[in-house]
Amino acid sequence: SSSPVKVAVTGAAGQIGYSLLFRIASGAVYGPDTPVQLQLLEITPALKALEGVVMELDDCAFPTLAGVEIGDDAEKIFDGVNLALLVGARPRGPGMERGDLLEANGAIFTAQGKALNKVAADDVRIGVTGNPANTNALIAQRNAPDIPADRFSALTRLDHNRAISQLAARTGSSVTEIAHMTIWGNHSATQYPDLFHATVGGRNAAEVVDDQAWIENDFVPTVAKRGAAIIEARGSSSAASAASATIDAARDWLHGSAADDWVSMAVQSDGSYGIPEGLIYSFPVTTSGGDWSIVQGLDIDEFSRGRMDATAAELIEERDAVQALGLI
Ligand code: NAX
Repeated sequence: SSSPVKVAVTGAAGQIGYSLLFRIASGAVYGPDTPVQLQLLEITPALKALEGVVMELDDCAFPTLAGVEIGDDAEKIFDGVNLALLVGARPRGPGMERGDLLEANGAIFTAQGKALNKVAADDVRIGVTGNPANTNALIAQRNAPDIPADRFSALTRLDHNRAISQLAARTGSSVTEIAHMTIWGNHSATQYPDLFHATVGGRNAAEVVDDQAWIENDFVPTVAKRGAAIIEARGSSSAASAASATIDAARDWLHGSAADDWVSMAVQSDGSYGIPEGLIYSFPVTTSGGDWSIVQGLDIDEFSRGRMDATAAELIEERDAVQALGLI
C-alpha cells in the first residue's frame, strides 16, 4: 500500500462531519487500498466534542484510516493536505441579515484560503460545502493566489442527486437509468435543475415527462427547496445526504466521472453559456484525473436561459457584496 493521502475536513464536529468522517475513513473517496490521514479543523469550543468523534473513529478500527489530527489552527491542520473539504461555516442566526452572514463567513473563508495557500500540498483540491457555498468558495479562491483557480469548487452535487431522485420517482425508473442531470448556478433557491438535457433510459427526460407545468411548478421548486422540506420534517438540516454528496463530488473529481455521463459542480466560469467569467457557478462537467471541464455545446432554450441568468444574477450580487466588504 501507498503512503497516506491527507484529507482536511473543517467543521468536523458538526452534523455533516459526523457522517462524512466515517465515510472518508472507510475508503469511500480513495478506495480500499489507499490509507487516509484525517486532518480535522474546528473552532476551539468544539474541540472537546471532536475528541469524542475521534474516539468513535478509533473504535471503528477502519483498515484505511492511517491517523487523525485535530486542532483549531488552520495553518497546522491544512499542512500538506491533498484534499480539503470545507464544511464548517457560520449558520444564519436570529436577526442576522444577509450582509452579516456574508461577513461572518467571509472572515472564515479568507483565513482558510490564506492558510491553504501557505501550507497545502501542491496537488490540493478544495471542495466547499459550507453555505453560502459558491461565494465561500470564491472568497477562499481569491485569498489563495498561488493555488490554481480550478482547484476550488462548491457543492451542488446534493442538488444534482436530489434532482435524479425526483426524476426517477416521477418516471417510475431507477436512479441508475438517469444520466446527464445538470444543476446550473447557485446552491440556493435560485438554482436551476435542468431536465432538457437529462436522459431517462437514454431518452430525453423533458420528453419522457412531457409536462412543462410539472417541470416549472413542481420539479424545479421541489429540488430547490428540498433542504427546507428536510428541516421541516427532521427538525434539522440535511446531514447524511450532504455528506454523501460531498463524498460523491470528491470521488468523481479525483477519479473521474462515468464515461457516458456528467456531474454538476460549481466551478469558476470561463464564460461558457454566457455566464460571467470568474463566478463560481454550477455547470455540467466531466472530470478526469483531478481536472474538470465544462460540457460544451448544449442547446439552451428560452426557459432555461431565463433561469440560468437569474441564478447568475444572484451570484453577481453576492460577489459584489463580498467585494464591497473587501473580502476578495
Ligand atoms: P453544523 O452547525 O452542525 O456544523 C458546522 C460546524 O462548523 C460546527 O461544529 C462549527 O463549530 C464548525 N465551524 C464553524 N466555524 C468554523 C471555523 N471557522 N473553522 C472550523 N469549523 C468551524 O452544520 P452542518 O449541518 O454540519 O452543516 C455545515 C454547513 O453545510 C452549513 O453551512 C450548511 O448550511 C451547509 N450545507 C450545505 C449543503 C450543500 O449542499 N452545499 C447542504 C447541507 C448543508 O446545509
